[in-house]
Order: sequence, then structure tokens, then C-alpha cells
Amino acid sequence: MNTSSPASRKSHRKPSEEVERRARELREEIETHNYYYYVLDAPRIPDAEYDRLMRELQELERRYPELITPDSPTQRVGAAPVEAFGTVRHELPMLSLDNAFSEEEVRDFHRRVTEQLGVRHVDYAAEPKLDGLAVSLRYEEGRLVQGATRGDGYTGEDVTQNVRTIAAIPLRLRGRGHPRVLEVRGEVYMPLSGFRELNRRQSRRGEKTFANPRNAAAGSLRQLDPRITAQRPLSFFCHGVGVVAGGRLPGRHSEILAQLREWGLRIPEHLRVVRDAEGCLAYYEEMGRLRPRLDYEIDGVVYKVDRLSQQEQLGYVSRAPRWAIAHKFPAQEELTRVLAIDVQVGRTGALTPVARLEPVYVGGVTVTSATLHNEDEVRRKDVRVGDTVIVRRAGDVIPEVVAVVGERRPPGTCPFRMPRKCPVCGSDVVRAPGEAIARCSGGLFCPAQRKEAIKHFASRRAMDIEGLGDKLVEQLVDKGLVRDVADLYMLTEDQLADLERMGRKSAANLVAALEKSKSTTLARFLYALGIREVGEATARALASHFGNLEALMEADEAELEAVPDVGPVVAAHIRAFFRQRHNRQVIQRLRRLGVHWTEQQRSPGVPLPLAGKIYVLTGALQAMTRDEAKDRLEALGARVSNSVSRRTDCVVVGADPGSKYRKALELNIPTLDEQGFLELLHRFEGRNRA
Ligand code: 5U1
Repeated sequence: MNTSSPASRKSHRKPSEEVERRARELREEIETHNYYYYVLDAPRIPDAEYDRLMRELQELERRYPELITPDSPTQRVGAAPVEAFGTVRHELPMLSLDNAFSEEEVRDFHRRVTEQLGVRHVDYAAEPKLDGLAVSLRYEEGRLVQGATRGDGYTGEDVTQNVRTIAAIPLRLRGRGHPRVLEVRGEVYMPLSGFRELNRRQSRRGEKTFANPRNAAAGSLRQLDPRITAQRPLSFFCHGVGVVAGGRLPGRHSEILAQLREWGLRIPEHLRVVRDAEGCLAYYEEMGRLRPRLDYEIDGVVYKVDRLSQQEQLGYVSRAPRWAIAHKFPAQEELTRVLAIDVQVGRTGALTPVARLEPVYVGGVTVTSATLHNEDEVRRKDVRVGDTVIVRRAGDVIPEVVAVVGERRPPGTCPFRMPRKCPVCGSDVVRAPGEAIARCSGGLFCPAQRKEAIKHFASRRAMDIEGLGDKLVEQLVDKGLVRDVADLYMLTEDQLADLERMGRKSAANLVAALEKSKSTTLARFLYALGIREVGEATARALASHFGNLEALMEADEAELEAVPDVGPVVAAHIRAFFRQRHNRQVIQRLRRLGVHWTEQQRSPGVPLPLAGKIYVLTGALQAMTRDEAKDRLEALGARVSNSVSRRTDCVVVGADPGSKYRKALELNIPTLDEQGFLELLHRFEGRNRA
């Protein structure tokens, strides 16, 4: 059976003139949008529209393969793999640059330039120096015919098929007046956003990740299979020209770059013509400030004498021009030694391995420690005490260990192992199935988690201790008045009145609020304990399933997983939490200090009286808040919904009810006034009370 539609079938007829014209139009339109997007950084159409144009052209070329041209924008998917790269001899060598690492070295450079030229002032073209891969692109009659790596400066590798897959490199130059042969030089690089995404993708697939964007760019460009290069987020900036024949270029470097831009080539952002050493140094400062916000890595800036006639006068020394210099930023990567691997416990109990390092100057500061993220990361990089490692610090980012220098590993090192007990409180360390982070399970007790645990315990949806805000919790912990949540219920008015921003009255109010909070529901109490992955809904499900705390505390994984929404991860966290003697002691103290709830001491599995019923609340109740009414209904097994529908079983109507009441009347849904509601609670809660 032939399932293809007539429109999608391959045609064996010659394309009509109209089809040919449309293919040409589409190619031009797509190229123009590439130019707006990549070169001018100002896209004119949404991505979806661009994709539509591309699909239309692909479809035409599929039906009439004779329409395909080598420089069609559809031809960037990557040619067939090769066994090895051919070599390319650079007609004009690709030079390197001298470096300056200090202000003084920049001033010395400027002095040499002015002295040799016999002038007092010099204009420099100042550019960011990209940390990429130098390449040469050869255009003949405006068409890209060759791409080559720098190699040793004289001979590079032929990467034509690979550079053709990079969307920021035009396959054909725009406009008119280009020289017959134009060799453009610049850097292929990987934007930081693309680099992070690529590493995430590689990690997900269990493939090798890249240490930095430069390695990722090099590894991607130098692929024998250009189809792989095509899938890598590479980009390109040009910063000069090599061979130029059959045409002329302007007399200043800055003008040449402007001309290249008009021809469709991407030139670096933040180009500037500056004057003398002072202008250069101001530019360096400015780029240093901008650097953390750029989506690509730069390792410095380059100053080039702008006038070509002056460049010629200055000439070259060995392999570097006398008319240009790279002013480098402090290195972002350095080598150092791992002295120890400590494990830090965060506010939420997450354990993070941290490498203690021999102090090293990197990225402008002295670094003595670097994060190793998590256990899997340490294992993947196999970082060991005694190893020599590459440390990286980019912008304001926390320093990290990028990789180990394998050949410098001393004998007798051991692989890292995550401790089994929390280094702060001694509770069990738990790593739930499928999670990357190991955590301390002593949430109620661990000093590292103290403040967060208390703030959560006091919060409105948990124990609802009015007046116990974050600042006050910090003070109470810092002054040593509270070490765990049970200590809250031992606080006296006198102790509280002595605190900052607390008077007698606020102290008395807080003591009253603490007293009031002692009467709660099992669901709220469970939520307040701050067990990992146990949010309000899970706490409610656990309370209604087990009916009492003792049954829950003793439940094993299988019993826990019988509760709706509780999977192996949640069950593991709950088990680990209640296994900790310290957590159990805090719970015992809380109960002895008067924290209680009114749920039925039920045997697990017995349904609650309002199980499966949907209630809606509207209007104000006199006897309790909306939250309390909701809690009490939920404790009886009801679901409390925000809107009335045919599925609603009952609407509780307080004073000044809103539209939900009208809707209930309209749909003939049973309603209860406050008196009726209280009687319902009394009837069932009375029956349920322990
Ligand atoms: N921006 C820029 N980077 N870069 C690197 N310009 C530039 N020029 C270079 C190099 C190696 O060399 C020429 C000055 C020869």
C-alpha cells in the first residue's frame, strides 16, 4: 500500500521554474534570518517561523534533489565520516600572540610601539580574547571552500565538513565586493549555556563529560564524523584575515572587521578603538567587569595597532606580530593538591564533599577549598586525598575540582567513601533510591539543620506558632535558648522578654501562641517534623492511613508503600527519620510537654467516617479559622475542595457566604450552617477521640 500523499512523494519530473524560484527565495530568506540571528544578534522572526521556512525548503529539495546546492542552509547536517583529517598548509602562517600579564607589561608594549613608529599616540583595536579553537575559513568567489584548524601555525587539519555544520559560519558571503579569495581567521567556541546543556546530555546518556568549554569545542570540531559536530552547540567569531587576493580591504583593522560583518561574518562583541596604554587599560577593566555576564569564556583581551600601514612598519618577531598583544586575565584554572576531603552538612541536611586544597591563586583569588558536589561526582572524577587536581574558579562561581591529573597520583591513595553517619550529629546518612544527594536523617536534632527545622516546625501550615518568625528563631538558636523544637515549649516569658525587639507583651503573646499550638492534628504534626519528601498532602495521607503516630513510627517500608502516593523514596526517608533515636527522643519530649492531637487511635486500614466525601467551605465561621475547619474535615477523611461542582457532597456555609453558596443552591448540593457543622465534627470527632 502506498501511504505517502501526492505532495510528499518524490517527483521524477524536473522542477518547474516556479519551484526553482521558490527554492532560491527560501534559501535567501533563511540566510538573511541567519544573518539577523547570528551576526546582528537581532532575530526578526520567531523560531517556529524559521523552522517552517526550513521545512518548506527541505521538502522541496526532497522532492527535487537537483535543487540542492552545496551552500543550501539545509546542507549543515554533516557529511559522511572520514578515516582521518587531511592536512592544510597555511599560505600565510597563523601566528600566535605575545602575552602581557600586568599593567606594566602593557605600558612597555605601548612604549615599544610608539618608539618604533616615532609617534606620540596610537589607536588600538581592542577585542575580547576568546578561549576557543583558532580556525581559518577560506572563501573563493564568496563561497566557503575550506576550513582548517591552526595546528602548529604552518599546517593544520582540514575540518571543512565540520565547520560547514556551524550555523554561525556563512556558507556564502552576503553582499558584494568581496575579494576573489578571502581567508577569514577566528575562533570556534562553545557558548557556556550550550556547554552546560551538552554536559547534562552526556551525563544522562552515561557518556564522557567535558572539563571545560574549550575542550568541548575542540572535541566537537575535531570529530571524524561531522554529523556529531552538527549536534554540538558550536559558534564562531572572526578576528582577522589571512590571504586576500583579487580585491582590497580597508586600511584599518577595525574597518576590516566592520566590512566582514557586512559580508555576513560574526565578529566579537564589545569591539572598541582605544587610544594609547590608558585606553587599553580602561578597556581591560571594563571587560573584566563584563566577563562574568558573557555566555562564552574569554581569557583576556587583545590590543592591535589599528592602522595596517603602522602594522606593516612594526612587522613581526619570530612567530608573533609586534603590533598586537594579548592582555590576559588571571587564570581560571590551576593545578593544586588535595589535602583532605571533608563532608559538609547543609541547612537541609544535604551532605556535600569538599576538597581541602593546598592554597592556589586562581581566577583572581586564593582558593583553599572546592566543592565536589556529591558522591557520584567524586566517584566519576575519582578524586582522592593526595591527588593533583585542576581547580577552576570562573567569575563569582564556587571553585570546583574539574579533573584529576592521573599521572601525578602518588602511591597508596584510597577512593573516597561517603560517611555512613552524619559528621555533625552522628545520625544515619541516607541516600534514597535514585537520588544523587546523601542526607543526614537527624532532621529534628542535627545542629546543622537546627534553624531550618525550627522555622519549618513553627510555620503556619505546620504547628502555626504565631509570632515565632525567622529572625526570632535565629536569635533563640544563636543565644543557645533552643536546640531543638521541643525546647520551644520550655521557653518562659522572662527569657523571651530579654530578646531583641521583644517586649513583655510580645513575650506573653508568644507563650500563649506556643500553648495554643500544642493542640494540633496528626497530619500537621507529621508535616511539622520536616521529614524529607513529606509535604502536607503526604502527611495527611499518612495520618489518615495509620490513624496514630505509634503505628506510623513502627511501619516498615512495605507498610508505608501501601499508603497512596508513598513510593520507595518517601518510604526510605520516613523509615530513616523514625529510626534515629535522637528524633524519637525529641518527639517523646514534645508529647510530654503537651503536644497532642485528637485523631482516633484507629487500627490501620479502617476507613475514616468522611472518607471519599468532598466538602467545600464558604463564608466566615465564628468558632474556628478556615484552616482549622479544613484540617478537621481532612482528619475525618474528607477532601476539601475550593469549588462547588456536581461531585461536591456538602457545602459548609458561614457568615456572608460567597458565590459557592449560590452555586450549591443551584445544583441542589446539601449545605450545613455553622451549628450543623459543629455538630458533625462533634459526632465524628467524639467517636474518634483517643
Ligand atoms: N580577538 C582576537 N583573538 N586573537 C587571537 N584577535 C586575535 N588575534 C590573534 C590571535 C592569535 O592573532 C593575530 C593578531 C595574529
